[in-house]
Amino acid sequence: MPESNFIDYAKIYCRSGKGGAGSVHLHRAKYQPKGGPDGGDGGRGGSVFLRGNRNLWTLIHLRYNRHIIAGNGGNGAKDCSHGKAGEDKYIEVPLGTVAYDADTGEYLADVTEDGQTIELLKGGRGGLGNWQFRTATRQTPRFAQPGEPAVEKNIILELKLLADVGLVGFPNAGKSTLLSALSSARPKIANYPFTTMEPNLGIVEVRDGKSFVMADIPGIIEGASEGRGLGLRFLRHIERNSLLLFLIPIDADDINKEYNILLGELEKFNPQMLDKHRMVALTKCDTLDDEMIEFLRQDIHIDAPVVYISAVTGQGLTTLKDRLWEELNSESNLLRASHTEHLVHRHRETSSLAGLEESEDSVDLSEDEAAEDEDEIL
Ligand SMILES: Nc1nc2c(ncn2[C@@H]2O[C@H](COP(=O)(O)OP(=O)(O)OP(=O)(O)O)[C@@H](O)[C@H]2O)c(=O)[nH]1
Ligand SMILES: [Mg+2]
Repeated sequence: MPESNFIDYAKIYCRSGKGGAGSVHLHRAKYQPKGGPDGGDGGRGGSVFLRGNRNLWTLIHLRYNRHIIAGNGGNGAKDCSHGKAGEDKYIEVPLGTVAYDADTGEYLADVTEDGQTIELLKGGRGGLGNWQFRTATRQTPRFAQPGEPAVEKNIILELKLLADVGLVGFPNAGKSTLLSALSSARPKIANYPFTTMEPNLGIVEVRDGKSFVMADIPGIIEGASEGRGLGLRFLRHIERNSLLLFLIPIDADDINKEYNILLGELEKFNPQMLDKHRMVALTKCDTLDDEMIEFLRQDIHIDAPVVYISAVTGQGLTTLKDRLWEELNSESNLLRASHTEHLVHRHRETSSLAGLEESEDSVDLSEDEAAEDEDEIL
């Protein structure tokens, strides 16, 4: 399998700059042998920031630039001259990037807007020069403050795509076919499982210039939460979607069972996934005749709206788009979205879970998607 360019996970090492030391200096000049203290303050150390950039789509640029080190502050000097400030570092990230402390799993920040800047590590303050310590009774202080030390941190960055509707289904359910029928996205489609290896986004036009974003992610299978198939690694990309669309082929052996397996896997990933609005589209309706579908319909027990579609003939697609649009704009959905701002971030467990690690060159990386604690941050 060729290496993918879609990198949605990066572990980086960041260090802020230390503050410059204050200077100890006594002014000396011709005819002014006791000019008094004039040691200047040290400059502040550089800070490390995250900055949202809407032109980026993955974290691949961080794969080759894993050490982000801000500049140290300059030392103070004579004539009360202030040390220069250390260089700040800005880590450009795609919108939807979430930062965690890699050692403690603590949630740190979420970048959702272009240009949004978040300080990850603050540079050390510069020390005060002896000039600052002069008093009436202590006219020649022969000491100054050192600068504050640098701070370092390992940081995990995870990209969680910002889409409105997330597609959930077993491999081969027709997710990519639906996305390509509804949008101008052209994901690979084929009659074998796991055709889709990385998420695809498409913009679905509803009507009158209204549109929403749909995310197609790799198929989920029973046991995904234990790492089977592609595991649940990609589920984070539908964590933020306000609406989940489950796709189940109409010719599945047991539609109700498939639906429940999918629900179960989502729940194991993050129980809050079940609080999301969901709809079900039964796909490939062109493969059965109307009578058969009518017969099956009586046996379907699903606690969500069900739409019958075929991405091949176009059957039901307009209805589906309209229903999705309605659901996205329904009061309860909007209310909840504004409440939770897309997502409630959980702290991460730092223990390793097989199958969830970044594929290569990452022996030291561990991530646990199935973190159980649900500390709400927002
Ligand atoms: N007859 C018919 N076939 C369909 C329809 N939708 C998808 N298919 C076929 O089903 C197969 C799987 O479709 P994909 O869209 O690749 O399925 P997927 O859910 O994206 O699969 P993965 O990426 O493997 O998870 C392909 O051979 C499609 O041509 C449909 O509406 N009718
Ligand atoms: Mg696919």
